[in-house]
Amino acid sequence: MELINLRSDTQTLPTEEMLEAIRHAALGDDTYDEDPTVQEFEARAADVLGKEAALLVLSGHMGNLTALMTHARPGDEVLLDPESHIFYYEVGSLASVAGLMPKPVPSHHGMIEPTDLREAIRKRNLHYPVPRLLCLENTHNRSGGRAVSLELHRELCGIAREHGLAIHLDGARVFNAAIRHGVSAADYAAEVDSVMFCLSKGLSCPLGSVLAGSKDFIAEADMRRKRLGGGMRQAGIIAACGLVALEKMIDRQADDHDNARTLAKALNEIPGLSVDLSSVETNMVYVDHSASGVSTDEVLARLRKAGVLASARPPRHFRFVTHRHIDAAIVEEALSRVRKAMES
Ligand code: TLP
Repeated sequence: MELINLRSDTQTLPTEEMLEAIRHAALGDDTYDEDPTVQEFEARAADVLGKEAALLVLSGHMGNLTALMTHARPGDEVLLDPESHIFYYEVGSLASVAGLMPKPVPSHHGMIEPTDLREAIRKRNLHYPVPRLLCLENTHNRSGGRAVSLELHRELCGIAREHGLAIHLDGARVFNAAIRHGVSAADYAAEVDSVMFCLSKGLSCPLGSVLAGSKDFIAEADMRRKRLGGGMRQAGIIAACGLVALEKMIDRQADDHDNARTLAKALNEIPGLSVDLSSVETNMVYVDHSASGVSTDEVLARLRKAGVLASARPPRHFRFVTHRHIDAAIVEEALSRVRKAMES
């Protein structure tokens, strides 16, 4: 039995067209600025986001960390949601590598309240770290992939600007947010100084992410990326996939959202499981298994035995993420396997 892999959209494999593009890509040493495919890709990525320049990086984490280190200096304060990926998952690199001081601004279901942001920005005082940067995340992973509206995004950015803060958007899945709200990723990017998006998630590339911003910002970020060990050689093999992704993989993610919705509604009917349907806005489904009376690890083990892979969000949840390899028929098959697993 072939496993149905719903752990993450990071599990997607490159398309045939991507593999062909790798085969034919013109390559050079990117550390010498001599890889034409990287140059073409970075220009195209900047264009898609409406930014002056872009930089190919190895991962979303590297893109976020490079941005943090470019915007701020050790000891500076970064305002961010404690449920954000940068705070919650990135191995403490915010503090241990960038040397920055986090100022948590809790969100509610992924949405930071404008009044909470205002209150979190402290007046300059000799005793406080210097507030330098606001980090936003859209879509918001730990709230179930919710998509912050352009209106709220603009309001939060406006407050940050009033107080002289720079703004970085962790837009690992910014295209999902844009699809959800019927706007463009460039609309979100226009409000921020830097934005990171991932090629390696719903866009189906094997690896890579992009950091975009002004020309000066990206020139500075290039140096920080190198400092992190992210200077690359024939990186055109990644960029070649990225070019295919930008052309072919963005709009198709609307199907992932539809499949997530179908999955969520049916999961909500399975005894022992429940889904807050209002949280299912893009390609993620957070499933509350607490009524089943078993631990998250045990539920995951039963799902695996039945042929479905999920990721753990203990103590009450597991997460499914839809992506290119999950079509409507596979959703149905996954549901029948989950039903079987929960009966056992
Ligand atoms: N998210 C992964 C896990 O790390 C949780 C996933 O499966 O969802 N920002 C956001 C919002 C992310 O969700 C992720 C990865 C990253 C940054 C980091 O990207 P990578 O894994 O490329 O370093």
